[in-house]
Amino acid sequence: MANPLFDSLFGIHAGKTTPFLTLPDDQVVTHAEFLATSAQIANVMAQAGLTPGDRVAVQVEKSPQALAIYAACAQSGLVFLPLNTAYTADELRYFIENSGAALIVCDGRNEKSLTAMAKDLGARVETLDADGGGSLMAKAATQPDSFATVPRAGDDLAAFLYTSGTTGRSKGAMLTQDNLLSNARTLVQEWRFTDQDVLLHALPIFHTHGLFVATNIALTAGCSMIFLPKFDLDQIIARLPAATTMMGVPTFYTRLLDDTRFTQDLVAHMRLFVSGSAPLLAETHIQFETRTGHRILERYGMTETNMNTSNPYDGERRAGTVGFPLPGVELRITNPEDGTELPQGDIGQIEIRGPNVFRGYWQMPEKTAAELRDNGFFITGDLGRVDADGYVHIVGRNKDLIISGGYNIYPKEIELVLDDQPAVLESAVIGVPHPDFGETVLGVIVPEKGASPDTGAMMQAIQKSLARFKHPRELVVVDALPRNTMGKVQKNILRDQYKDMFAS
Ligand code: MLC
Ligand code: AMP
Repeated sequence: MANPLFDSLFGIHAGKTTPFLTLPDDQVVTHAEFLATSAQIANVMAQAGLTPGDRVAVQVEKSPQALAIYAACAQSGLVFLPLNTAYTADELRYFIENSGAALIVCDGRNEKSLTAMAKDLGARVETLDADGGGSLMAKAATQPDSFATVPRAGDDLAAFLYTSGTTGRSKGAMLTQDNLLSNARTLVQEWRFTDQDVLLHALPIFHTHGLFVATNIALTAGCSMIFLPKFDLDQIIARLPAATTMMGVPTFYTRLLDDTRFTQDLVAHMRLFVSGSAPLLAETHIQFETRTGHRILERYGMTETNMNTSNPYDGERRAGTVGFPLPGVELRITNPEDGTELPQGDIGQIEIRGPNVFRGYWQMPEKTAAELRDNGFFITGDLGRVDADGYVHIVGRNKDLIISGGYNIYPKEIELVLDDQPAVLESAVIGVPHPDFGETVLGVIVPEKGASPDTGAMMQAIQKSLARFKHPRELVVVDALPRNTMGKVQKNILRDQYKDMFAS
């Protein structure tokens, strides 16, 4: 095929007048309409002089047009680089500079602040507002609704997704067409998606889960999506009767269970609920089954690898496990000290190899070499074991990472900001249990001798630099941090000390 990603996900739907997206106001976007819009956007990008391999950074609200930029990039051979709408201007600057994006598509609200930065960095700017307004669609409206697909190979880059790192510097994970396609095809089969499905889509489309897992599956299977801008409990409850499947992070399921309108009758017709991106408590799994009669299917993935394991569609979906390696994906458990493979049942670091594993981090050969072995195994940083029946259990993380409501937060990034504040000697940022987000962020501050830091001013400094979801829910001031004999901060002691801070 000339362009495997575009042809397999989008091109196959050419001319189809079947529904692709149903919007909150009940408006329906057909496959043909969606493709016409994406072709118009592709024409705008070609006219702007973008050429295959160029990066297109996109920070916009979820909308059909936002998704059409992904299709337009695939058709034009451009690298799609979606960005969390919560990122601040400081955070954006890094992504744009590091990726060398040729075009930035942003919300009209941010145009002013981004234009100066873009000029500085040699990028163009177009706007796309939540309602589809803005310069991008105004230009697109004047363009032809067809576009000659640019030939690409399966190992050409399709997307960059930035993922934070333990050093505080984000890394651009380079995903190829084959990475995305192989995973989508496997998941369609494993989870039995067909063109008769209706997927309730309330996840953001700037991360793997909402973009590649949900959308690529729907496109591969040819099914339609109820496309909600975000998770809104009332909307979900209103729309569930029209859906056959839903995907979400654990917070989706705990919020639904907290609502008395969420009953067995409401979801009796549903075929499948999928959870991932963060651990689903066994307790939630059991509560869900008791309430609805459905067992949530939990799977495990990462930005760098797409999906790695899944509980079975048929067969036992085991609470507290992430199931079996997907067909074509190899999983091994190794000793974190020397990388040797451990005997079955032992706890060690989870490594993954397969067609789903990314190409490496953009312009970071040392970081790539540290995490992606020469033999193709990727070191996930997750700790796990495989039980006697082959189910994979994730038991912890070998990386200093907090997952809040499905968003990854690297403590180092927040510690760097806190350490920079007046009167702060040092800080430690930890994740503690939270009834809604699973984990939430707590900042522990040690003041300089005799000083009393102004925690209010610190929160303001954080606000400017970091996205809202990374902000500590609380800052506590202590005399000293617990350290081991090597002088390393013992975050496990802090986590234990503050574990009940946000208990419900
Ligand atoms: C929003 N806020 C969060 C937050 N989401 N804070 C911490 N963690 C989060 N995840 C902020 C809001 O800005 C708001 O700030 C306050 O917290 C309360 O917001 P809310 O209205 O309760 O949140 P809501 O907008 O409903 O969002 C919660 C959520 C959302 C869980 C629905 O975060 C979400 O959709 N998460 C999904 C993330 C995801 O797609 N992850 C996949 C990554 S891919 P204020 O100022 O009002 O107090 C991946 C690989 C894989 O991990 O395996 O899938
Ligand atoms: P990200 O880098 O945002 O793609 O997040 C990937 C990380 O999310 C993984 O390395 C895991 O730590 C975590 N994760 C994803 N799915 C699950 C799951 N089902 N259970 C536990 N952790 C998960």
